[in-house]
Amino acid sequence: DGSKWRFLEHKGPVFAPLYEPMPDKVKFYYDGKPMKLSAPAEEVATFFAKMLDHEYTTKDIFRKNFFKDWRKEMTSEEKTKITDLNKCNFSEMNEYFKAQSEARKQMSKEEKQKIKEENERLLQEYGFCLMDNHKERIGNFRIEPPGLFRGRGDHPKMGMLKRRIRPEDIIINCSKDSKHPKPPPGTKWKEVRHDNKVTWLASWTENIQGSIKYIMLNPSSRIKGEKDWQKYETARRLKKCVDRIRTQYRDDWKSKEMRIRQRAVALYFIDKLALRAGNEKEEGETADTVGCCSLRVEHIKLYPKMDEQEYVVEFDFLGKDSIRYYNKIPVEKRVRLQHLFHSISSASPICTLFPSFHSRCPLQTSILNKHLQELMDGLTAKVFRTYNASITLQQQLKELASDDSLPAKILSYNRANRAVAILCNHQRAPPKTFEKSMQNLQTKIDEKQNQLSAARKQLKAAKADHKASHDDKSKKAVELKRKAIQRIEEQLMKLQVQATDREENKQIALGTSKLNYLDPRISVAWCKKWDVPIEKIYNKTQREKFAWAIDMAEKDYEF
Ligand SMILES: *[C@@H]1O[C@H](CO)[C@@H](O)[C@H](O)[C@H]1NC(C)=O
Ligand SMILES: *[C@@H]1O[C@H](CO)[C@@H](O)[C@H](O)[C@H]1NC(C)=O
Ligand SMILES: *[C@@H]1O[C@H](CO)[C@@H](O)[C@H](O)[C@H]1NC(C)=O
Ligand SMILES: CC(=O)N[C@H]1CO[C@H](CO)[C@@H](O)[C@@H]1O
Repeated sequence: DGSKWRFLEHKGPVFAPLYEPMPDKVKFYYDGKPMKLSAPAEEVATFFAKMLDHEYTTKDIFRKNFFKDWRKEMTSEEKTKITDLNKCNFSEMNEYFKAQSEARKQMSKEEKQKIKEENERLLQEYGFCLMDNHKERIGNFRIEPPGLFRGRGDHPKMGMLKRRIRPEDIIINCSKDSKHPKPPPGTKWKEVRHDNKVTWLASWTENIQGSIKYIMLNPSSRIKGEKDWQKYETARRLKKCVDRIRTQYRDDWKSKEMRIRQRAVALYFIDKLALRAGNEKEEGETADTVGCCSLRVEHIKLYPKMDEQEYVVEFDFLGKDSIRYYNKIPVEKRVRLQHLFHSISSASPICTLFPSFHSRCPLQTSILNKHLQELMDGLTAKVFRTYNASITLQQQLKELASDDSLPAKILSYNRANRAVAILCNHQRAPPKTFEKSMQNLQTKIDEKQNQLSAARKQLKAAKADHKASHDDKSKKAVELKRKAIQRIEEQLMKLQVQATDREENKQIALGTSKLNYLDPRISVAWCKKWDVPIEKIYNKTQREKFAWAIDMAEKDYEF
C-alpha cells in the first residue's frame, strides 16, 4: 500500500549553536567610528566578516544582496545610520575569527578529545532512529548553521542571508505511537505529522530558493542490520514449527526409501547436536575436516549400552577449522534400528555415514538444505545452530538469574555464553599467556586476602579500644574499620569472580557465538532486566553491529 514503515521514532534534529555576541573589545566601525550593533545585526555582520578575505565579498551582487538582507535585521536606528556598505569596517571582527580558528588548531589533545566525545554523544543521542524493528543511522541530523548564500558561479542570489532554522520551521514526521521528539525548551515545532508514505524524519523550507530540505536515514545503514535481524527472525520462526519438523523426520525414519531415512537421521543430528551441515567449500581443500553430511563411518562409534544409557553414539571428528568435535549422546531407538547400527557394523570405516540413495552421490548439504526449504521457508542447517544457540542462552540466563552483584551477574552471562560456545564447539587452545595471567591474578587475590586479615585484626583492636574508652572517637574508628573490611571483601569477590571466569574460559572462545549465533535481543533484554550496562556485555564494535537490537523495546523474552 506504499507505506514505508509501521513505526518511526527519533529525537529530531540538532540545531546550530545559538549566536554568541562578540566580546566588547572587538569593534565594528562605521565611517571610522566604533559602533555597537544589536545582536541580530551583529550576527549577520559576522557572516560577512568571516568571508572578508574571500573574493565573494568584492562582488557587486554579493554585496548588494548581503546589504539588503542585513538591513532587514537592523534596528530602525541602525538602519538610519548604516546606509553605505563601503563605510563599514569589519576588520577587527575578521581578525577575531582568524585568531579563533588559529586557537582551534593549537588545541591540546585533551581539548580535542573533549570535542570528539561531545560529537560522539550527539551522534548517539540524535544520530539514530527506530524504524520498525531497526535502529537506523540518520544521515544528516545536524541542521546547517545560518550564513551567507554563495551558490555556484555568479548566482544572482549570492550574498543573501541563509536564515537560521528554528524549531518553528521544522515539520516532524514520526509514528503517532512513538515518543515524539521534543523541541528545545520554550519552542514549538511547526507541525508533527505521521506520514508513513515517506521516509524523511524532519523537513523545512530553506529561504533562499524556497526548496524543501529533509532529514533522512543514512542509506548505508539498513542492509547489514536487516540481514542480521532476518537471521534471528528465521530462528524464531523455527522455534514455532520445530515440533512439526521433528515429527516429520521421525516419521521419515520409517520410510521405505533409504535416502529419506538417511536424510532424516542427518537432520536429527543437526537438530540434536547443532552440528554444522558439512560439505562446505572449505572442506577438502585444507585438512580432512567434516560436518554432518560428510561424516564417515570412522567418525562414530556405537555402544548398545554405555553408562546406564542405551544406544549411545560417540562422535569424534575434526570439524571446521580442524577443531576436534567429541560428544556422545544416546539416540532414539528408531535411529538405531533404521540406520546406524544396521549398516555400520559391516561397513568400511571410510564409507560416508550417509551414502544416500546413490553411491556416488553422498548426502550433500544442498540436498539437505533443499529439503529444509520445503519444511520451512528460509530454513538451512545453520538455522538450527542459531536457534539452539539462542534458546540455550535464554534458558541458561533464566537459570542463572540472580540479584547478585554486578561482577556476579556478568559471570552468569559469560557462563550462559559459554554453554552456547560449548554447544557450537567453539574451542580454542589456551592462550600462551594463560598460566602467567592466572598467576598474576592469584597474586592479587593473595594480597587482597592478606589485606583482609590485617583489616580484621585492626577491627578487633579498634573494638577493644572502644570497649575500654567508650568515647565517640573510638566508636567512629570501629565504623571506619568495618567499612574498610566491606570494601576489601567486595574487591576480593570481584577478583575471585574474575579468576573463575578466566579459568572456565580457558579453552572456550566466546566471541564467535556472541557475534554470530546469539540473538542480541536476548542479551539486550537481559541487560535491561538486571540493570547491567550493555557495555559490560558488548564492546564498541559489537554495539555497532547490534545497534538494531539495542534500544529496541523487546517484550518477547522473559527471564
Ligand atoms: C578598519 O579598522 C582598523 C582598526 O580597527 C584600521 O586599522 C583599518 O585601517 C580600518 N580600515 C579602513 C579601511 O578604514
Ligand atoms: C540444543 O542442543 C542440545 C545439545 O545437543 C540439545 O540437548 C538440546 O535438545 C537442543 N535444544 C533444542 C531446543 O533444540
Ligand atoms: C570486541 O571484541 C571482539 C571479540 O569478540 C574483538 O575482535 C574486537 O577487536 C573488540 N573490539 C573492540 C573495539 O574492543
Ligand atoms: C500526510 C502528509 O502530510 N504528507 C506529506 C508528507 O510529506 C510529503 C513531502 O513533503 C508530502 O508530499 C506529503 O503530502
